Amino acid sequence: MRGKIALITGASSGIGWATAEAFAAEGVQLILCGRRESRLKALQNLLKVPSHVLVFDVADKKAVFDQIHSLPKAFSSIDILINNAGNAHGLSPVHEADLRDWEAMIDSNVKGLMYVTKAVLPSMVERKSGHIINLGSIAAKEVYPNGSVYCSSKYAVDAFSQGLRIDLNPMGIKVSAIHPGLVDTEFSVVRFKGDQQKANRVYEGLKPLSAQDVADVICYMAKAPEHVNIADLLLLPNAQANTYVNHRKP
Ligand code: 8X3
Repeated sequence: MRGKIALITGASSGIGWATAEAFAAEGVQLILCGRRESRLKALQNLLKVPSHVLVFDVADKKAVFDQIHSLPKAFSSIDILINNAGNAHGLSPVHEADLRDWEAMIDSNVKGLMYVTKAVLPSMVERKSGHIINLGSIAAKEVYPNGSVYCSSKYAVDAFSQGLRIDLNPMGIKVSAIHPGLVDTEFSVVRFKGDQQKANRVYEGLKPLSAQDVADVICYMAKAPEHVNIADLLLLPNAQANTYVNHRKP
């Protein structure tokens, strides 16, 4: 992977940050994207590979295209796209949920991921080469109570990944999706709007995946030989059987 260029969305924390670190260890040059410039700059300062910071919200269509089109020549031929940005907002039944939460999830998890893909794709298509790795979720495979719109957004990521894989097949561009289960990141704190106690309860009594665990697997997917595509991967902590069955120690 040495010398390749990867663009990572949501690089300012969690899985995105850890993936940047894992790729940098492999000599991959990085385009670090996110909303929090100071965190992206802090990450840039840690990494010992050439990197470029782009500050934008994936939900802002104009910003996505403007920023990606503004890349300097040295970073414009993206080999690997990690569509990681996304979040859960709220955990409520449909009849009680806040429409603003739904819109935030659809705007970033679905539309944002599609905008970034559309902005990056022309140069991959021109070169007939590239690898897109989308962050789905176990929520792309199973729907759980109070998660109807978050799950819908991740089912959309799954469908979009399958569709992309079909459309890009003649060009030899790889499309993969990874679907993590319980990962200990800012995810639950954001879902519960800053309620750390509620967030902690999600991971109580079990060892969840860490962001690094997920990043290691993303790295493995990106390193697979050219003819091998790990197309669809469900990644769970050992304590999690599925969305409903978790082995928690008292
Ligand atoms: C995150 C996993 O189970 O909290 O996408 O929805 S879950």
